[in-house]
Amino acid sequence: MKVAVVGATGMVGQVMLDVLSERNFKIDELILVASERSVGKQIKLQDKTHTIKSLAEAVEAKPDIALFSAGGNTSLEWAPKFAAVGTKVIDNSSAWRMHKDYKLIIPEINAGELTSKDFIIANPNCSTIQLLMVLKPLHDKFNIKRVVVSTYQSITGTGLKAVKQLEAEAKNQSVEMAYPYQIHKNALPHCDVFLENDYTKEEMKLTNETKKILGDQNVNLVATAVRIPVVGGHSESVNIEFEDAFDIATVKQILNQMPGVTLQDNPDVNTYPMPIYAEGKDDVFVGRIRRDFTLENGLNLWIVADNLRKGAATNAVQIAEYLIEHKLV
Ligand code: A2P
Ligand code: 11C
Repeated sequence: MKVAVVGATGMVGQVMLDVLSERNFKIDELILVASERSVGKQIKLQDKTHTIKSLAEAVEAKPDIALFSAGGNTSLEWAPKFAAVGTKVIDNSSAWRMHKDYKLIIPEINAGELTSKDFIIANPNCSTIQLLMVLKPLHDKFNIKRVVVSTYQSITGTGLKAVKQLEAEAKNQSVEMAYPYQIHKNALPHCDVFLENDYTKEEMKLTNETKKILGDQNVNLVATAVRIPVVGGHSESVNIEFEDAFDIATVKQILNQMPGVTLQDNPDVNTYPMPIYAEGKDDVFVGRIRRDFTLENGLNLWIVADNLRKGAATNAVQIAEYLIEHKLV
């Protein structure tokens, strides 16, 4: 298997390399790609040294699979060029997610939709992935009518520049700003850009991607996305209204049985999900499961996951594994 990682020097790209290695993904030739600034630089992985290649060189090498995490513009321009030489592109940007001709995949939920004809496959947004890992099995059983979600998002979702901003601000040093305001000791109700309807793009990704992945336009979801000075993962406070009656024991049982979801819920001993526990892990953690006493069929819960892992790199590698396992590549 010839595999290209596009954006190999970035935050998600680096985690993709870790995840490929941890999961013993069988690679005969690994092609690392980054911007022109990095071409020719060397990266050591295990005992092998790799030279960073350009996108054009990587297309020429016709990889079987290309994992993309180099921003939307790079994906828009280059994913079709890889697809044209027969490469299966798994794209972590928002470029193709809502395009009707491309599939938006969380392997535990809808990998069954994939066929050998899919050459560009979209990885959902990080905050959508962790949310849907919990919503999907509950929707199957109790029919979700409406969801209200507030996110508390790690600065790692913005990239290296944001991590540097927080580190510098914590030491009172000057730095190039990734955000319009200080993030240290702050909370910004602003993830990604503002849209015409006054929601942010991050908030609308949650609304729109949820409908597409569930294949159900009737699920109403409204979000407020907030950036906080945390590095381990994204947290989400989620309020769900179901069509059907439910009981808490069944909710916990369903979530316990969902592959990739771990229940952390014992208020008696202060057990609940937190980014410091989720960091570096592939699972999605859920807790604070309790009835919303203001609604007939309402539920509250709290979800945390490492946004660079299941929210990005791990989900992309799982899609690649699915393609190989099902002989779609
Ligand atoms: P480089 O390190 O050369 O800038 P992050 O989101 O963490 O900042 O990472 C972005 C990743 O995407 C990096 O690996 C970066 O490479 C890569 N990248 C950015 N722009 C391009 C481009 N135009 N072509 C290829 N790779 C790009
Ligand atoms: C964040 N969700 O934390 C973003 C990062 O659409 O893939 C990923 C942006 C995207 O701000």
